[in-house]
Formats: sequence, C-alpha cells, structure tokens
Amino acid sequence: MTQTFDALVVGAGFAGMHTLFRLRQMGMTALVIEKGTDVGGTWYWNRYPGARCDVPSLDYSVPWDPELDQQWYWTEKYSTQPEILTYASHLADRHDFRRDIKFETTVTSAVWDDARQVWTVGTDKGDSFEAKFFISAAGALSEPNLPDIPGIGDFKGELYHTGRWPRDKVELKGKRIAVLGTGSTGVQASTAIAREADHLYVLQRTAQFSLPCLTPPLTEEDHAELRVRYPEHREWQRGSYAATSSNIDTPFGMHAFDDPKEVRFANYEKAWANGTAALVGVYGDVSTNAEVAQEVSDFVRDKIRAKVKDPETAESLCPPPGSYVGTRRIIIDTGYFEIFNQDNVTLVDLRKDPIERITADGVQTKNNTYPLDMLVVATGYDAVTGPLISMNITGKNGVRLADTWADGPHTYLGIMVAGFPNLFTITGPASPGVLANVIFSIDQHVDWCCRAIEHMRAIGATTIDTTPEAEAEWNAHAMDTVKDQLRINDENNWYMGTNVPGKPRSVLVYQGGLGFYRDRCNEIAEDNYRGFVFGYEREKASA
Ligand code: NA7
Repeated sequence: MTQTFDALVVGAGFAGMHTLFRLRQMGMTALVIEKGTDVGGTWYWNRYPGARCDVPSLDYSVPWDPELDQQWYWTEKYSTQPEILTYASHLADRHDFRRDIKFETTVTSAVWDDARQVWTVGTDKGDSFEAKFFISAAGALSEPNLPDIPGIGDFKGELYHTGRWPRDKVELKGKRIAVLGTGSTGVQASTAIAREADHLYVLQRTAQFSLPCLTPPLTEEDHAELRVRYPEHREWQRGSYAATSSNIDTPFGMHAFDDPKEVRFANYEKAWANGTAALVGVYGDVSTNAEVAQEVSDFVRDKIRAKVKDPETAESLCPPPGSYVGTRRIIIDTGYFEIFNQDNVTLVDLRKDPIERITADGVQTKNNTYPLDMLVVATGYDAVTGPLISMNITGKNGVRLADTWADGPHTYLGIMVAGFPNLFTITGPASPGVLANVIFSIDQHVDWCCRAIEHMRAIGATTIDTTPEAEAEWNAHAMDTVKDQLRINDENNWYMGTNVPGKPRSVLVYQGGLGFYRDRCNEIAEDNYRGFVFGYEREKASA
C-alpha cells in the first residue's frame, strides 16, 4: 500500500533533521528515509579511528536551536566523530525526530508523475511512498568511491571502507594493517591506527599537504564568552565566506608579494602556528597566484622535511612539484608526519612501487609483498552527484537524472534541476555545500527551500521547476567562481569530480562563498523567483 506525505526527505544527518524541523513548523507531514540505523549522516558512517571535524566545534553546531547553544559543552576546539554523533543524537531526542524517520531503508527509485504532480518513491524494503515534494538531504560525501584494484574481492582479511566503518568495535591491536589513500580520511585514520597496530603500511599514491590541527580543550570561559553573543555570531556565520572562525586572525593582505620576503615568511610562521587552514588564507592570492602558492607550498614541504627523520621517506611525503597547498580540500592532522618516525609504520610510495593486485593475504606491489590482517580503504567518495544518481531519479517525460547529467551535472543554484519539479537538492552540485561549514550551507538551503514552498502556498502554485536557460546561466557563473583558482587544474580532486575515473569534470562545489551565494539566492527570490517556473492545480486538471 502506498503511504502519502507532503514531503519525503532522504537522509537523517544534519540536513535531514533540519528539513524535518522546518517542515513540521510549517504544518507539513514528512517522512525521512535513512539508510543507517540512526541519525548522524556523515558522522554516523565515518566512525573510523581518528575521525574529526575540520571546523571549530563552537561553529559546527546547528543555528536553529539557540537554546541548545546555551547548554551544549564541546570538549575540544575541533570535535571528534563520537562527540558530534552524540550531539546529533541529542538533537534527535530533543525534537523527537526519530518518530518521523524510517531507518535501515535505502531509496531505490523516485519517479515524478506529471499528471498527478507527485513523486513516487520506492525503497529496498519494498515500500511505496508518495509526496508532493522530494527533498534530497543525502549529503555530498556519502557514496563511497571504491578502488577498482585487481583481486580486491579475494582478500581474506578484514576490509573496510572508512565511510562504512562498522558500528561494533574493530580491534586494531596486534594486527598488520594497510591504509589505502592519503586524503583527509587516510591521514586521520593512519595517525590513529599507528598508535595501536602491530604494523601500519600507509599506501600513498599522491602525497598531499597537511596542516597542523591544534585542538586544545575548550574551557567554561570559551563557552561563556560565545554564549553571550551566539545570536550575532550565527548571523555573522550566515553572511561570511565559509561560516568558520578558524582562520580569521591571519589575513595579512591581498597580495603576498606586496610584503618583503622576511615579512612574508614571518606571516607564514604565524599562520602555521595558528594551525588548520590559516596558511591558505594568509594572503588573498595564495589560491590564485601560482608563484605565491609555490612559495607557501615549499614552506610546508620544509616543515614536512623537518618532522620526518628519514630523508627518503620525507621526500616521498612531500607533495610532487606542480601541486599547491589549498587546491584540494585542506587536510589537517594531529601528528600525521610524525608517525613515520615510528618503527611500526612504513610508507609505501605507490608512484615508485605501484600495486599490482590484492591477494587473499595482502597487497602485492611491483617490488614487494605486504601480508595483512586488515585493509582500510580511504579512497574517498563519488562526491555530490553520486548520492543523487544512486537514488535512480526520473523526472518529467521519463528523463532519468543519470542520463541528463551524463556529461556533468547542471542545476539552478545547486538546488533544482530543470525537468525535475518539486525536487530540492540540499547542498547539490554547484552550491557552496562543503566549501563552507556545511551545517551553514544546509541552513541556507533548507531555509530557502522552505520559503519557496511558503511562497508557492501564497500564490496557489503546486509545482516549482526551473529551465535549461537558468541552469546554463548558473553553471557559467559557478565556473566563473573557480576559473581563476589554481584548484581548477588539480587532478583527482573531488571538488571537480575528477577523483572518480570517467566522471566528467565540473564545478561540484561553488567557490563564490556562502554569504555571497546567500545574497544571490535571496535576490532571485525577491525578483519573483527569477529563473523558476511555477505550475498550478488547474494545469494538473487539464493534463
Ligand atoms: P579524498 O580526499 O578523495 O582522498 C582519497 C585518497 O585515496 C587520495 O589519497 C587518493 O589518491 C586515494 N586513492 C583513490 N583511489 C585510489 C586508488 N585506486 N589507488 C590508490 N589510491 C587511491 O577522500 P577522503 O575520504 O580522504 O576525504 C574526502 C573529504 O572528506 C575531505 O575532503 C573532507 O572534506 C572530508 P590520489 O590523490 O587520487 O592519487
């Protein structure tokens, strides 16, 4: 039997919970469909050792529950996964969200019926649901990118993708473990696993820049100081570039070469001591001027050489010439390079000694054999579009999302796709999403969608859609925001979709900044929802 709701929401992370909160406030019936057994999204799935957020805890919390801002106590400057998951679970308790969430259920199809103006959504449990609105809150980094390495299915030991880490405790002690991948996840996981494993092999294809994450305990005073001005801080976050205060102390100027060398290097040192992304924002042109980026990147290479005792290992850990700090999502670490000074850690440089195959017992490279008890796959995600495409969504006239996006995604504001009426894509392709503190990207999207629905009610519209022209204009603008950035040429970068073999290069993450984007979305709404098309009940009747 088909159950009917006003809205169906996919995903019970921060985006799904916020959407449910707002829809309830608007008096709408909603069901959230969630693959996991509980809330938390990214923080539910990524429970690998060492998982930690790269946005300060006092910034990375929801702005729609101000009472909780006055009560919640974060223990460290940058929170660990268990603490964020506890916070997410507490939110679900406080607002009794779980009664409207169907857990352990995966959406397998979503089809728009244009005559009846409804979405019909099917699941792996054989459910059939109908709703006027279909809202994806499935996250940007939720569809694992699994490496296509010969023999991977033959491995007889424990095999885990970090984004699907088991809920039960995984024993690391006494084991020979390899971590494949050295992005944010591989760096965090390796740093933690090195403390327990009998031996850790870090399988590195491309060395990456990683910056120190200084994460002192937070104090009562830290909380008290912010609590008196949390409302203003939240407003500041909403209008800022990335909704994070981690690096606001160190913007030293727009152009690095306006300063003499000794001043520049003193500033690099200050930013390095500040930790996290400060070094990338130390001057306004680190991300756009190759000469400046080269200098800052060499500064980091020297820091790596100073930390790692064995010179050959240190050189392998230095990102290759031509790569610049900040072109990929910043990696921050709590002692990653130092683990290579431990006797139980070996760096395997896959550029020098590539993997030939995985065997039943471990990894076979061109020159070596590494017997393993566990292989940890930290190879990232089919980012942003992957989760949407995996839902098998079909819009008007039987057009499949996978087909219309075959040459790359096209959206209007990252939130709607032409021909897919009443489908909202929270943090969708070409919106700021994970460029910013994602809780605030979500906040802006959920607010904008809900206001659009309220507008529809006010004008008596039953559908909202967009046009290919509006999409083309938006995608050109999104490309404009990235065209001057060094990031655009970086290979294997999930921001551009190029980390997944065969995936078209496109702007998955809008680079103009959250505050600018928000103003633009508001201005479009105030201009009678320019670029959107509303449909009405009478059209349904005459269809
Ligand atoms: P990333 O940043 O996409 O990193 C994936 C890593 O896996 C990276 O080092 C890749 O090397 C490596 N990789 C991918 N495929 C392979 C194969 N086939 N063989 C060897 N190595 C491979 O994902 P993360 O999970 O670390 O981080 C994703 C985001 O989560 C992060 O940006 C934060 O926002 C949180 P490559 O560099 O491609 O050579």
